[in-house]
Amino acid sequence: QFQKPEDAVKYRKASFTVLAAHFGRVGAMANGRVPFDAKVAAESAAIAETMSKLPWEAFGPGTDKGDTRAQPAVWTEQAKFKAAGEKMMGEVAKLNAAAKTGNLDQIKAAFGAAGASCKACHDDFRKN
Ligand code: ASC
Repeated sequence: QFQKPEDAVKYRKASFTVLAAHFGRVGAMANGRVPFDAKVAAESAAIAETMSKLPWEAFGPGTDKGDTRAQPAVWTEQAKFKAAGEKMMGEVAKLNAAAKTGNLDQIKAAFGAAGASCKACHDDFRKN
């Protein structure tokens, strides 16, 4: 567990940062900004799935202060927050499954759905 609340905040931000980096690499291919490389996409999607599971334990009591954009709703609407996190994890898992097939059309579809699940949670639970 975390020694201090700041450690939890750092941990969750770090996991979201690594998630975004690898989700973004897949997205660049899904959007045609970089050439599709099935192996790179699959590696990044697998890392994204692993990262997607990590931040949640770091939203414990007392971690609502300091250098965080988390909104109070994270703690006042815990069931809704948990559901939003689970939705995101599910969509990122589907993206990883799609990436394993190496089929770009499947990756594109799964990427869109996963991005929407990121955004939905940000809209409700993250400042700006
Ligand atoms: C990303 C990223 C997010 C989501 C979100 C989707 O690539 O870093 O937070 O997609 O922008 O709307």
